[in-house]
Amino acid sequence: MAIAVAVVSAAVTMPAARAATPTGRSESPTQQADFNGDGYGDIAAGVPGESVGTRSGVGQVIILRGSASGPIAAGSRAFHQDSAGVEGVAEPKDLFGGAPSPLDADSDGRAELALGAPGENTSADSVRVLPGTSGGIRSTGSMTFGSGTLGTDPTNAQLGTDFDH
Ligand SMILES: [Ca+2]
Ligand SMILES: [Ca+2]
Ligand SMILES: [Ca+2]
Repeated sequence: MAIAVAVVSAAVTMPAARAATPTGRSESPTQQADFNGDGYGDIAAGVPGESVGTRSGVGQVIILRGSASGPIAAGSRAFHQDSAGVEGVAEPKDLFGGAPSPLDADSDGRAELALGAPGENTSADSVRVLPGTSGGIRSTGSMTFGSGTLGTDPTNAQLGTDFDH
């Protein structure tokens, strides 16, 4: 299964290389961010084909913390549509987390994470934003922007699937 990885570093901006997926969609570019504001870059790995329980293709995003010795698994967290605070329900073929895109939207030194679930609601989907906190990315307090809010045509829009920077 293709894994979309946004490698984030506090010091280095990687080229915005894009890789084609089996579905032809582009994956998230590699870029910098710090989700918990500790000065070390953190990693968001989208796993859109991941099963949750018996539901296949639900998808999730995994957050790895950066440290003085590099990325570490300790304290890693995974989020999907059944995570507390995330709008919607984890369903087969949601493909949640397909293009994790970090951005410090409120300039507090902790990056938020925008992502989509391109299979959600017959591929209409929405943009979801998970807040960055001193404890890293959290699902509580997440925001969702759909076609009704943004005034876009929902038909197969896959809103939140791709982000340009
Ligand atoms: Ca960090
Ligand atoms: Ca869903
Ligand atoms: Ca922020």
